[in-house]
Amino acid sequence: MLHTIETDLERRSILVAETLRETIEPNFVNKSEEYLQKVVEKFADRERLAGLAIYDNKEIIVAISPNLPKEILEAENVAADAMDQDGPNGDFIDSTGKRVYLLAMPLHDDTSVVGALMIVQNAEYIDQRLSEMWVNSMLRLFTQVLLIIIVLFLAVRWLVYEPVRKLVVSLRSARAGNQDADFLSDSLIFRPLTREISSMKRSLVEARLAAREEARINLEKLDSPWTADRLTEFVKNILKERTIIVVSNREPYIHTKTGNKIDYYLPASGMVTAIEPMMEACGGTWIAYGSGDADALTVDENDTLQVPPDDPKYCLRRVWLSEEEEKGYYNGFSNEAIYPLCLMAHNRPIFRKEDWQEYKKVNGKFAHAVLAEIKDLQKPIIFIQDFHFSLLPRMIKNARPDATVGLFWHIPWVSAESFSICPWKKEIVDGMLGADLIGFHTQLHCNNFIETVGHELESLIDFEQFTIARNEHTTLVRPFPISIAFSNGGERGAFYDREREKNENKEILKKLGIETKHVGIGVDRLDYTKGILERIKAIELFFKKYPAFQREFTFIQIAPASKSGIKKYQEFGEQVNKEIERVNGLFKTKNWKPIVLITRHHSHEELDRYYKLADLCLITSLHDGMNLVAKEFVASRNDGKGVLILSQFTGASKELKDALIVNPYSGENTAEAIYTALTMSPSEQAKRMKKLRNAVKNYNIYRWAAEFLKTIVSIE
Ligand code: ADQ
Repeated sequence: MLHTIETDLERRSILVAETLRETIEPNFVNKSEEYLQKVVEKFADRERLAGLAIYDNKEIIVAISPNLPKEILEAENVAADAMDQDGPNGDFIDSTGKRVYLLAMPLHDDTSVVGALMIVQNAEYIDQRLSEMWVNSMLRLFTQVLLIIIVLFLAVRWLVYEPVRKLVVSLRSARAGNQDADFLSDSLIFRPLTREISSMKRSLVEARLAAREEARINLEKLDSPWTADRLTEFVKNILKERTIIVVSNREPYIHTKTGNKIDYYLPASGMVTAIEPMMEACGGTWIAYGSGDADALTVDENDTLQVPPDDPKYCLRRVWLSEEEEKGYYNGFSNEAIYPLCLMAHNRPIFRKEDWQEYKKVNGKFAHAVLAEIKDLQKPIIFIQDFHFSLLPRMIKNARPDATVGLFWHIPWVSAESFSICPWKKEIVDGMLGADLIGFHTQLHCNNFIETVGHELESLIDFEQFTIARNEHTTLVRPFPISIAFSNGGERGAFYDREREKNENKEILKKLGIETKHVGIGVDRLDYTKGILERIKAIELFFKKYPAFQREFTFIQIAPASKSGIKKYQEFGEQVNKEIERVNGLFKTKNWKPIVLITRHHSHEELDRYYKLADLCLITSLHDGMNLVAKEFVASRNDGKGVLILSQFTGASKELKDALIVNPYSGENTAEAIYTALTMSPSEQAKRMKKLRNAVKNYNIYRWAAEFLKTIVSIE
């Protein structure tokens, strides 16, 4: 393009030069300089040239346009070259910052060259034209690229994204039990896949219908296998239109902020592990303290959000607490008074009046939230969790006698004598008796509670029915041993890949820098009731008594910080660290150490990987309502391997009788159990594991929820 414009300019210049030559060439040598100057000025003006000049045969300028700087022309050889070659000669130059085109044309007499004519044309417009053309081309290119992108985007959206989205929606709706909705795509590209998914969906819906039918038939048979679907169906049948409201201190989903990114996680809490799957199956609302630093950013104007965030099944309503409330109600009265009072771990409870005041205030705050939630509901079912809310049942029952109130106490209940040291024992027990049903994990905890009521309050106790009547209201007290969501037995599927599992195990140990033959696992909140110090001592005794296992056995302790706002818990964390360092110092070698401590939070899938790679799981709680880690370990061992060592002071030890049951206060006893586990024959391990798995499978969390709800509904 540049070439075309330049050639055009050259051609025009030659034309002009030839026209002028016709005027000045005849008799050139005899023409005066004045005459030539006049011709130059007149012609330059007429043709709108940048300038004109005439040279004699000695290359001296004899006439020049007034606006042309003579020195520039003199510095150029364009005219000289034209005369030498006896033909037109042109060149582009920069003159005083402007681009110009010079064309020299020789002048002749009859025989020879007698001078030259110089045409000067402005060439700046060429650059302008060029940059305009460049901008235009870029704009055109940009528009074309944009158009292509839009077309591609629309094509991907229509041809790929939309059909895939429809498939996902369709599958999700089928998974959620919606039989009618069918959003399957008719896209040609996805037709084979659509057909496959369609028939999968049909099978899913049919399976669900069959499960519902079975659930309906089995309504009365609580001991047949329980699944999330069966619980959903069961709840629909027995609750009809009634709604379940769960209340707990700890929320099931905690939102946190890192930079601008908001994430969430399930806290390390046995209560959450158990109640969350139940809520997913039953729906309803869960009211809890919003403790995450991004919690307030993720709720609507009613402080609610739908959870699980990726696949909503129920509503979470968050209650906010001030620092003072958290300090008095949670750190103080709940965790420094009631918790050590109910758990016999020989930690003295601290009863502060200010904490008690805050505890009462926060129970009132939650009562307010519950009452707001149920204001338009008929006969709602309020299911309160744990020791943080002992006063809440009475508060709700007083305000809404039509509500059915259940309370589940996740920690143990001690003897009447032990409980009697609490200055507010009567208020606590009376508050709890506002509930229609109170559940504990074991019969012993129920007995202890009833005995405490007998000591502290005037009431009518029926030891046959396990009911307590007081002020014309009756409370039923029953054991409901809590469990985990272990519905299909977690058996190995057809695609089980033993080699892959082995490699994953190796990879995990390599990442931790562990080289060992045998692995033990412990998973606990960093809590003094879990007997972690006693466990470390037992490991020390084991290595002393069985030195052949040094460099052959490593114990992995996973213990995320818990209740870290409380001094006792901070001190306990430090003690555990020190004790592990001490024992490691006694035995460790260059490539091996006896104990590895991991304090990071893990997802349940990650914990499952650890459970699967361990030869034994060590649970040495000094006192524990149930202990779900024991059940999680058993549920993960679909290979029939691994040995569970379980403290006799856990609720789980009453059900999981095929574990090696130990007294955690005796280091020797636990050390001996570690030895027995590591030397147990594979057939003995498989025999025990089978029975343990059956126990958990037959009484999973869905059955637990069904039994609790069935009992509560039958009360009226
Ligand atoms: P906890 O004492 O909190 O609860 P526990 O039964 O020991 O409960 O279960 C702890 C839960 O936290 C398990 O589900 C475990 O997987 C999880 N967890 C532990 N470490 C974790 C980590 N690093 N990352 C993520 N999760 C982790 C109370 C009572 C118990 C009772 C339960 C249920 O004290 O006796 O069993 O409630 O009622």
